[in-house]
Amino acid sequence: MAEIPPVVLTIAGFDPSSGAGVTADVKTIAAHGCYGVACITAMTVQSTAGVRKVVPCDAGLVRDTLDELAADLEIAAIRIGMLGSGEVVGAVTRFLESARPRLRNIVLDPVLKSSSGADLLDPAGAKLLRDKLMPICDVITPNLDEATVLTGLNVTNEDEMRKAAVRLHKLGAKAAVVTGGHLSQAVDLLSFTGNKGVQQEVFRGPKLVSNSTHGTGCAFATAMACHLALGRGLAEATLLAKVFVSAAMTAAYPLGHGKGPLNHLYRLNEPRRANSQAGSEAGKAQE
Ligand code: PXL
Repeated sequence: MAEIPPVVLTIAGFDPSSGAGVTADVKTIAAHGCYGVACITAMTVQSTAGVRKVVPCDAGLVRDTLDELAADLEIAAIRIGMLGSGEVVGAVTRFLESARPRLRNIVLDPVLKSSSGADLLDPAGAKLLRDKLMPICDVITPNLDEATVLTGLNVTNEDEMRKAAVRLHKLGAKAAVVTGGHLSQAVDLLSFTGNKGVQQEVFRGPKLVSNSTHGTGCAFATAMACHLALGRGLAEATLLAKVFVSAAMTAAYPLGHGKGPLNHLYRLNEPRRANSQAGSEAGKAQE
């Protein structure tokens, strides 16, 4: 019988173009050899060309979905993305509080706006996310704009990313990855608190110029959740998530009229590598 893969839960909105949100996340989760389950927090009308409409889901429906999944499955990691309303932020927070002893590897992607600039959470919801939800998650992955809103600090360069991460720790975040993919050199900063105080590590990469950038934040946070589910530590998960997003962007095809999706499943098109071990065993069996 096949081995059971780690189950990774995404709590996010529905993007009908599958560049962001739960359908994109399930592709990222599959690409990492994990099993994806999803709780939809909001319906959106959007395409590569932009977000036209956002309708948050009923908070009771979100809570029932999460309770149902958690009662049935051993969840190895969670990625929280777009929440859509303060009520849904509250429902997810209360779910995590009640199920917390059995849940681990909770990655909070504090989605406030879409990559095309549409509001995906109102200011009251953002405050609740920062004050109540962030402290009970294991790692938060804000981009520069989200870090600015959450900390009230300007976050436009590496030094300011370091200061913003320290402020996030003061606000209760155990660990943060501030993603700076839009800087002239793409820099991600991992910051965490331990017995040596605040420790920070910078991951640098070439800036990729691409029109396929819809949902990069979703892919990064979900890939991190998968690597944590697979037992990797924070630094390795950050590095590997960055590599995944770069590879999926590089392998993307031009789809739609606006910012296209990543090619989350790029490995399906890679030529299969010969498995020399299996090959020699098969050879022996034939002798
Ligand atoms: O890229 C952010 C985003 C846009 N749209 C939907 C999402 C998310 C992130 O979770 O769920 C529907």
